[in-house]
Amino acid sequence: MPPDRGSRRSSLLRSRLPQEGRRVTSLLDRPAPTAPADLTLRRGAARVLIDNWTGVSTVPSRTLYPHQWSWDSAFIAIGLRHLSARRAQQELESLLNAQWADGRIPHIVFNPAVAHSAYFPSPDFWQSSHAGRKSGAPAATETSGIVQPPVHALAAWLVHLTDPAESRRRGFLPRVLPRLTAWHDYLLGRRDLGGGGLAAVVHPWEPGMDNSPCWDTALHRIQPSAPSGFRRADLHHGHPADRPTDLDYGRYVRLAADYREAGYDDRTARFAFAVEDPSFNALLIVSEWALAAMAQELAMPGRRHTERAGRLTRALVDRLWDEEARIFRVRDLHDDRPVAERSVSGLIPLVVPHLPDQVIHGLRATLTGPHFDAPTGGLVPSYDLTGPAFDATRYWRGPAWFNTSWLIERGLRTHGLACEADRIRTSFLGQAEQSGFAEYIDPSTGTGRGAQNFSWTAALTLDLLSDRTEPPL
Ligand code: 2M8
Repeated sequence: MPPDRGSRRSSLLRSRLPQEGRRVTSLLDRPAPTAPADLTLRRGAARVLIDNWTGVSTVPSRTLYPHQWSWDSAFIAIGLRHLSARRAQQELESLLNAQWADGRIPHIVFNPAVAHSAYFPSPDFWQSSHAGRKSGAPAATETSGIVQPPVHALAAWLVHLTDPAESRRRGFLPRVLPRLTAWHDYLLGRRDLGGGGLAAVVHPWEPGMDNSPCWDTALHRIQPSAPSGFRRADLHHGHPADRPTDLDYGRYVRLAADYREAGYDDRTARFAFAVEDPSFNALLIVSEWALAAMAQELAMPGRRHTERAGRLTRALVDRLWDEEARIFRVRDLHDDRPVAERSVSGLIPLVVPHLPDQVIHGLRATLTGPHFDAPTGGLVPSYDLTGPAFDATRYWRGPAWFNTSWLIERGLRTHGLACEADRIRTSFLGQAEQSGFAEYIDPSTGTGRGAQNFSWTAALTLDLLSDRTEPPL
């Protein structure tokens, strides 16, 4: 990054948020109790987050993703808390301000200052304030109508723990706890489409792993919208070989348009795509534990959350665990069958506390075996290295991502598997630095792909560099 661009952004930031801007930028100069190499990496990561801050939230990337994304903001807050607990709170609360009255947190909150042509699908496609009115979409903010994985309560709890005094002073937990509870109520009330106690996702963008081979069979049933009916903006910034295909987009558009036509109303919509995703539900469980911890901190009853976490964990294992393959499977609700593909989503449940021992040992074996142990080291590929659909560069069909690796690192530590966790941490930090905080990397060569200066890569770098001594959930 040219130095003048960075300093211009810093001064912009100072002019928008005088006190806060000074506080965050000054952290770049604050000596941290780490080795010099770590200090350089820390400064680089902080710089990315400062540059990607818009004044109210952080964009995932200045080029590819110029709005606020739901699970990105949760990961970003987890890193931002090491620079400014207050800004991390703001990141989460700006997202929660766009929550719908039915409890859903939309997957994108649009920045009205950004041209519609900068990202597709833009607000004029989703039409949330109009089409989503019946479902409680906000009138004054444009959002998408679908959701993303519920990492938010975990993020909010970690933000609180970083600076409990600041959190209490600003009344952070009392403000966010009811909203996060409503969010989980939405997922378990409206989205238990399979009736087995897990939340379903109804669009491949919802689990956050857009073109994972896990959705291929389900997507084949969808009649794609014609490419002439929409104009993709991602190909202006991303290489076509790194991105989903036009056919994928045709199906994404069809599913989103059908949901919009149904007023985004889960009670009446007919979902042509509905699956139970292990990672999505695992994050819901961890976030339920986080809600229980928040309730305890506020001296409120938390039993509802611990009971729900327990029920969800049993449902996750009963419905999605494959003992023979030693991985969690996606369940396709169309035929109520497990999907054959192995993906990183099936390993992320390691992050769930209190798993049966045989599940932990099975996941560890799969993680370190031929399906996921990449030649380049510890970052975990998004899809089975030996699978028929493996593609080392195409988005969620093989590349290794930093957020999913961070979750698995956290899961390994949760279950006392420190050696495996250390291996991922070392690889994560090395590849974040060498790739310029890339969006993802090719697991066969270690080359960075997708966007650079990607926010959650930088944020989670800061987290792995920090002294993580929070009590377990
Ligand atoms: C990617 O998804 C968006 C659609 O939501 C896109 O491709 O345009 C995914 O990697 C998703 O997980 C991520 O949250 C988003 C923004 O980083 O980009």
